Amino acid sequence: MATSTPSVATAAELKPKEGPITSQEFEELVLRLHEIEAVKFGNFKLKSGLMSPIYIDLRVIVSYPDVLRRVAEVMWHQVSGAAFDVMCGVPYTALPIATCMSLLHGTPMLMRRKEVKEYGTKKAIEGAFKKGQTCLIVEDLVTSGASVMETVEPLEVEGLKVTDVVVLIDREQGGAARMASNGLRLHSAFTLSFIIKTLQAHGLVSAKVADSVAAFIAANQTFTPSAAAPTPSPAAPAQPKRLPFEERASLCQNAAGRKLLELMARKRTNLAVAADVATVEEMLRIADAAGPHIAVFKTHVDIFDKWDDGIATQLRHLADKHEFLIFEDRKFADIGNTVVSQYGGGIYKIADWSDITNAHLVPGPGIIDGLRKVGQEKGRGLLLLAEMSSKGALATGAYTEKVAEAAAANQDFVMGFICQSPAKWATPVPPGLVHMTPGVQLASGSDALGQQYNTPASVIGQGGSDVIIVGRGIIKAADPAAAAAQYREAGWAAYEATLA
Ligand code: S5P
Repeated sequence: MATSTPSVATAAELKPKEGPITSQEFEELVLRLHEIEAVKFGNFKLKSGLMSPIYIDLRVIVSYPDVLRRVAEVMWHQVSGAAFDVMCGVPYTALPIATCMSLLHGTPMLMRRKEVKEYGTKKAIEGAFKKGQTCLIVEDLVTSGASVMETVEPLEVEGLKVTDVVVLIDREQGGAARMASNGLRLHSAFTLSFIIKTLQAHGLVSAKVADSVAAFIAANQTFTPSAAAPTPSPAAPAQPKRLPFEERASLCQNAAGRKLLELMARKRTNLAVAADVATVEEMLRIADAAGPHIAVFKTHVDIFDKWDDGIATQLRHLADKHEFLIFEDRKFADIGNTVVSQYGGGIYKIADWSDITNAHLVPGPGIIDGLRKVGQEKGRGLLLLAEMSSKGALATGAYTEKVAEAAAANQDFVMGFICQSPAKWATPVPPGLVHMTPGVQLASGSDALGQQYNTPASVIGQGGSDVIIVGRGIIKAADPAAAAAQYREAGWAAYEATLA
């Protein structure tokens, strides 16, 4: 809690601070950040759904010029030994900080567009620079380092070199290790521990709160160096690239997810077939023919010529006969209250017969709560769409990261993802979550309507996914059963190759 109403102190004359920053000045800045409520304690629900005992919001510093100026000075001080020609703030909170550093010290600044214009110059980076120049990244707060990397990439594409990143606060949740794994040095003015210690010493934070923040940091690490290291040293023993499905089953909190992981290990298949056919008869024929080879049978129930409870029962019988899970690819995308009815009711009554369904996170975490309300007691599982296979898909970058966070925070009902390249995600997700990837054929390519295909080896190998979802590669084949056998073999071989 702030001890008094935050005051707007006047910024001193705009000139660089002389000499080093003293430890007293560091402490004073921490106290001032607390006073203006840029750092708050309590019980905060983060966007990911995680409950956090601390909330840091540095956007507020633009209202306190004295704080902005001091922040810019301590951050400049951190990189006094680094060499750089230009600076670039990570949008948006760090932009005023970078501007202030630039004004105080006369180093030119660049700006990265968050949204690249579809018209005009289409530049991702604004400002004057030359290829080969070195750019310092300026960020307010680092947690996983994902947003820093989103700014580094377009700079490097433009031919700039990035070697150093400066942040005001390092939350100590793996950002520094992630930076290092990308060859970047992270300089931080404060660690979260330093902030807590300082506030505790001034009686502004109790020992209990300090302990809960320390526990939160320890429990929410975002980076596992061994899993994310780009190339293991040749002398080191080969690290398993992924845990076997049977081991991951015991780490999975959702009943349907556990069932799928166990089933894949037992049946030795990581193939899902997408039965996008027009008639129920054909759908049931494919389920029976491909059944012995698949782990998952995926439907779009609203494209069949008819539907009733009897058809659902016939499909469930085939699922039991061949041991596969049914996945109705409904892609829910509405508010919690509406999806309750869409999932549990209507003419399709999806939750009654489908083990798995999926949803977009566009409406926010309420959609998970709505679907959980219907599906949890029936033992169902939910896949979140983190990435899509179609050209120009908007589910990328920060959106994908948010989906990964939401899944990690709702593992009782969320069993995994529909995704493309989880190996490239900034933050590794818990091993109990399953990755399923559509857009798979034996040769890479595309269709006329934006679908893009990768091979089983690239999806499971380089992409890091667990399950291949194959539609037309199987259902349009002259012999769908033989095609399913072929995809099964390719998918499983790729999986086994990632275990060694
Ligand atoms: O990003 C996606 C997500 C899904 S679920 N891209 C997709 O293609 N899908 C589904 O996977 C799509 O609706 C279709 O049912 C299947 C791919 O079919 P194919 O014929 O292109 O292999």
